[in-house]
Amino acid sequence: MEQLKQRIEKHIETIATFTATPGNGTTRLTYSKEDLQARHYIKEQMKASGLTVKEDGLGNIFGKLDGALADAPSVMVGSHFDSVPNGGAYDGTAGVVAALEVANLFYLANIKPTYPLEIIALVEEEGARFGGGLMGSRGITGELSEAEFSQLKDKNGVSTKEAMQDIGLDPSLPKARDSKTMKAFLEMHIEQGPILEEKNIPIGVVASIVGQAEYYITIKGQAGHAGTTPMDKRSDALITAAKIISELPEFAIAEGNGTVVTTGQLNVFPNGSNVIPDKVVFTVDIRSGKEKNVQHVIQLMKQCVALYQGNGIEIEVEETLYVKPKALSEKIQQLLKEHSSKCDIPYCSIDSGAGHDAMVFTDVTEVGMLFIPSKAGLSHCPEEWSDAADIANAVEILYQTAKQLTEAGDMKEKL
Ligand code: HGY
Ligand code: MN
Ligand code: MN
Repeated sequence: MEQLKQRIEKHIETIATFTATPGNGTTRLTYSKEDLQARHYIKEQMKASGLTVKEDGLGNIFGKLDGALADAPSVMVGSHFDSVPNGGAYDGTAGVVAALEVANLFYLANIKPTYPLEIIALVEEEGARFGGGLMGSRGITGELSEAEFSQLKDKNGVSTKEAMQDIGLDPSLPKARDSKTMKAFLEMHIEQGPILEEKNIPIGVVASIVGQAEYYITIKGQAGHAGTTPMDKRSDALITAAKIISELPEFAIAEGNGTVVTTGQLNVFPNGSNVIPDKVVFTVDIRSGKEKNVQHVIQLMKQCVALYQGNGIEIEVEETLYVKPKALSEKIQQLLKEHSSKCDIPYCSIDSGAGHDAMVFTDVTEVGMLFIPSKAGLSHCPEEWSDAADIANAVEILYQTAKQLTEAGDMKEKL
């Protein structure tokens, strides 16, 4: 276990150096130089564990250990390797590292599985460059169409395809894959909240993941001179945005049931200190464990926006992501619990307030997810930290579960 812990620490420390903001957290945007550095490292680790490595038309990385059964569906283990701006070194990365180490345990034990094992490193889960999020997994399941993918651009107007080609990736490669090629998807992730640490429990077996809706709201007004434009002659895009943004939290509080609303991005144009803003674009992130709560807050947001239309103000609302709340596979949850017990690792059941690629894969295959504790519950910030010993625990459980799922025997017997 100590050697595994040291390997994990080395992976995390190395991948953490692939950041555009050294000394100020992890910023690893999809198809960036930092993505390319992480990509090389991940592929090298996959090859060192005897995996056959390929990338798809989105830049997702797959490391495959063939199974004895030809054309059998794969047991997939993985997470994402992009980050939020100035994020932490563990969000997504810890899950990719855990998956790499599961493959290494298969390699060291010289396991010849019946069903293939696939280690997956996914792109653009955060949506920090191209908006929305869960891009890599939605591309694999076909939820994100080729046309939608091609239309995505970053804030500088660079398209996904151009950005891929800039780092030597081939967007013409296949993206969506047949669900028949997937037997199960397992993901380990940091909890990004305080529960496991407060309970002093090292493993959370995830039962459900909240529903999530993401919007870009664009407010157009009239630019003007800050000094010569009377207050009653303004169509100020920023003031309108500020009024709408200030009303949103109340909708979530009134909704209850753990419903949350966040505006994380706000861009002001032309962004001059003596210019009345004529355009503002901001994001709205709405989540809740029940779809009716998400839907109701969306309705209230749209009603609020409608009140501010007119008097020189035009408002556009663009939905960039909508994922229903998801329950994870009961059968895989049971397997994860059994193997946690056999490994003598305490666990509890837990619901996820964060979104994850796992929620996308529930549409096409059996999905299981493990959480490990986050120090002080912090995430999406440079202070994010988890213990490599906890990651090692999760590796042991994932390894045993993946071994069982890749063994001979009908799917039904195993799940
Ligand atoms: O926003 C989320 O929940 C995830 O980190 N993408
Ligand atoms: Mn995240
Ligand atoms: Mn994540």
